[in-house]
Amino acid sequence: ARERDEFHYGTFPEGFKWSVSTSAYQIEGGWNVDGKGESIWDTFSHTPGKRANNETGDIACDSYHKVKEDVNLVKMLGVQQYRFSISWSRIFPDGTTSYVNQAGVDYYNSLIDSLLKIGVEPVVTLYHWDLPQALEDVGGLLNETVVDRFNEYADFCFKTFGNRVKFWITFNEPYVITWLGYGIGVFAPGINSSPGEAPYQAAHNIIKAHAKAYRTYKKFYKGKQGGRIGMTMSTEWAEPKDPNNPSDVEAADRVIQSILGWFAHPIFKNGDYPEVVKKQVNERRTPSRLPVFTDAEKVEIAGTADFFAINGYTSRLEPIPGAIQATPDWLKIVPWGMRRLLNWLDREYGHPTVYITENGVGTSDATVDDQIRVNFYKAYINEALKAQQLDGVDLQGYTAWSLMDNFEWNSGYGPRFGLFEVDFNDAMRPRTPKRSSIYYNQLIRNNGFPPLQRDERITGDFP
Ligand code: PNW
Repeated sequence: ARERDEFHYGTFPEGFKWSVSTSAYQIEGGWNVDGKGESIWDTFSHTPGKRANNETGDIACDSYHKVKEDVNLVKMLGVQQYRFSISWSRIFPDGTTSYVNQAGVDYYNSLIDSLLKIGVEPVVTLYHWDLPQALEDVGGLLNETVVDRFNEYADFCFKTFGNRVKFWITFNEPYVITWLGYGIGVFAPGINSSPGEAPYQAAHNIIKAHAKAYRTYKKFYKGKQGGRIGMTMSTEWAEPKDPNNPSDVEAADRVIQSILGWFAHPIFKNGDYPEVVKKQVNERRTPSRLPVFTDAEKVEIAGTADFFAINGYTSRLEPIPGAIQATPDWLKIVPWGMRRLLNWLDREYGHPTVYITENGVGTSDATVDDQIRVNFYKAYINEALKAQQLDGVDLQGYTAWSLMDNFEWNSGYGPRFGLFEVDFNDAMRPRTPKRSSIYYNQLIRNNGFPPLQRDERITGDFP
C-alpha cells in the first residue's frame, strides 16, 4: 500500500548537519557535587515509588567527570554537531542569578571547548526538564515569575557561552513537560492536576519564557554572536483512519494541533493557540482552563524561532497496520510517519527550515549487537531523505537520540537508547560502541544513501 514505498537512494544536501543528542540529568550524575543545586528530577528520583526499580540519575553515565570520554564518542561518530543540555541548577544552584556556581560554568566551558577542538558544533538546550528545586518551591512553571528567572538564566548562558555556541534551544518538548509533569504526574515535579488546569498554565509560562529569551538573544547577542535560537517540539504522527474521509483527516489533524500546534502555532504563526485547540479546550469545561495571551504578548511571541526543531519517534492511530512495538511501550516503529510529519509541518508553518533534534529507539537489553537500531535509523533517515528530496521539505539536520545509554526518566535504566552501551554496574561506567554507532558513522560519511550502496537493502521487516 501507500506506506510501503520503495527505499530511496540519494544523499542529503551539502552542509547537512548530522548530530547526536543527550540531556544533562540523563547522563551527568554528580547531582550534589561542586556546589550544584538540586533540581526537580533530583527530588522526584529520590522519592520512592516514582521510577522503575527506584533508580536515580545520581551517577547516571557520570558524564560530569567524563568530558574527555564523551567527546571522544562524539568524535568516533563523525557528527558535525553534539546536542546536550545545561543543568540550570548546576549554574544557578537556587535558580536565580544571586549566586553563580563557577564549577558548573567550568564544566560546560570545558565540554564546549573540547567539542570545538575536534570541529564539532555545540547545540545547547537550556531546559531539558530539570528545573531548579528552589524555583519549584515557589510554584515552578506554574508561577509566572519563572518567565523572568528563565530569561536571566538564558541571558547568562548567552553572555558566557555564546561566543562559542551558535545554536540554542530554549525548551525541550514542552508537551511532554506539561502533560507528564503537570497533568498526569509521572514525570517531575509529579503534579497530578485535576481538572487539569496546571498543564495549560505551565505551557503558557513556557511559551512566554521562550519568547522572552528569544527577544533577549535577538536584542543583545545575535548581532555580534551570529547564532540562532529556537524551541524543540515533539509530536507523534497521527494517521487518519481513512485518509479519504475528511472527518478522519480532521480528527487526526486535531491530535497534532493539540500536541504540536499548542506550542508551534503561537511561535510560528500569530502568537496565539490554534483555533481548534481553543475551541476544544474552551468547550470542554467552564471556566476554560486555557489562559489567554494579551495582544502585547502575542506580538512578543509570534516569530520567535529561527528554525523548526522537531523530535519524532512514533505514530499513532489504533492500530497502524504493520507498526512494530519497540521499547518503551509508547514507541511503535513507523518510519513513514516521519515523512508525513515533516510534510505536515512544512505545509502548516510555511516551509520553515527544519532540524530533527531527536529520533531513536530503545531496546530492553544492553546488547551491542543492536541490529534493530540499525534498521530503525536506516528506515527513519530514509523517510527523512524522501521528505527532503522528493517532497521539498527544508530539512537541514538530523539528530540521533542518544549518544549513549542513559537514565530514561521514570523508566530508569531499563530502556537503552544509546549508540554506545554504558555498563551501569561498573563504577567506571565504561562505554562500548554498538553496531548502530558504526552504521551511523558510515551513514554520515556517505551523507545518506548514495546509489553505490544498492546492494545494502534493509533486512529488517519494518513497515
Ligand atoms: C524524549 N512520545 O521524550 C526526550 O526528549 C528524551 O529525554 C528521552 O530520553 C527520549 O525521548 C526517549 O524517551 C519523549 O510519547 C517522550 O512520543 C515521549 C514521546 C516522545 C519523546
